[in-house]
Amino acid sequence: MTIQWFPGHMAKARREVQEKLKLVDFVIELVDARAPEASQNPMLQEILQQKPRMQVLMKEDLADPDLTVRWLQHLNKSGVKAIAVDVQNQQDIQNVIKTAKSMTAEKMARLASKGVRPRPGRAMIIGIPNVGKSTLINRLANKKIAKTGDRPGVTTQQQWIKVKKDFELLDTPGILWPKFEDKIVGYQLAAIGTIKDQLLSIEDIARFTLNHIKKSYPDLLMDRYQLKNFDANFETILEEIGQQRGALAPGGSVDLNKTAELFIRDFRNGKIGRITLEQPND
Ligand SMILES: Nc1nc2c(ncn2[C@@H]2O[C@H](COP(=O)(O)OP(=O)(O)OP(=O)(O)O)[C@@H](O)[C@H]2O)c(=O)[nH]1
Ligand SMILES: [Mg+2]
Repeated sequence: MTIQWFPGHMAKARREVQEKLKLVDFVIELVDARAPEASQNPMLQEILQQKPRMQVLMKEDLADPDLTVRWLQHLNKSGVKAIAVDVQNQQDIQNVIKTAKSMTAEKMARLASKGVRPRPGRAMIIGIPNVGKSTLINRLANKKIAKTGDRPGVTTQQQWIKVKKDFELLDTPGILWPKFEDKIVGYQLAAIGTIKDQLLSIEDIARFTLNHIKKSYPDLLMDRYQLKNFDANFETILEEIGQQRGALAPGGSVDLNKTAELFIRDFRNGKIGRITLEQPND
């Protein structure tokens, strides 16, 4: 399974990112803490060339805390400065600022030694759709930033957001589409809500997600749905959940499609618990 995004669209996004990249000292790449590797953009490394990158594992509040610790260790060991963030948590936001400031500390010290007056580092946020780019920008700006859509024919001025005195952030994020040949990665991205549900069947997404939770977080699944028959197959479990929640089709049988939607919604909203879909490969 290879999901084809519109090639023209992707090329344009990539060009835009490359243009903006010239303006910044470093990049803040957002990934999803529930699938930190799947939600990376594989093109980014190549696009970045030598630009320093810090990685933020967003939606930490929805991810398995133990696995988040392991992911951070794994990433930091491999040389990527990585932190985890729940956007509602003020301390996490402070940590973003502190880490961002450290990204240019060396460069500014070097400039200072040459007699150049240090300036705040400049950054842009990059990530796949729905990862939390706009939310984080608004939190860092401490206000809602007006959406500045690009109007053709008008040279738009780049807007910079001053984040305290510590660094400056481009007000528009760079969107990069995920690219994958791997089926599992496709399901992980669909489960966390990055890929439009129409690209994969909702029942298949639910099957993938439920099987993962059943294997790795059996207690969470039991606590949420009090299943009578935990060892049953996917269809039977989904049927039981549908029965319980009254997701019925006309005629009174369980509507499996509706149940699958409801189950995925539970997962995305953290109703089943804090769940991570992939482990670091150390
Ligand atoms: N639970 C949780 N939800 C978050 C967090 N950060 C963002 N979200 C939610 O994720 C959803 C997507 O956030 P956006 O900021 O719109 O994501 P985006 O990357 O700008 O998305 P696009 O503009 O579509 O590319 C929203 O419903 C946010 O409320 C977080 O740390 N925790
Ligand atoms: Mg956005």
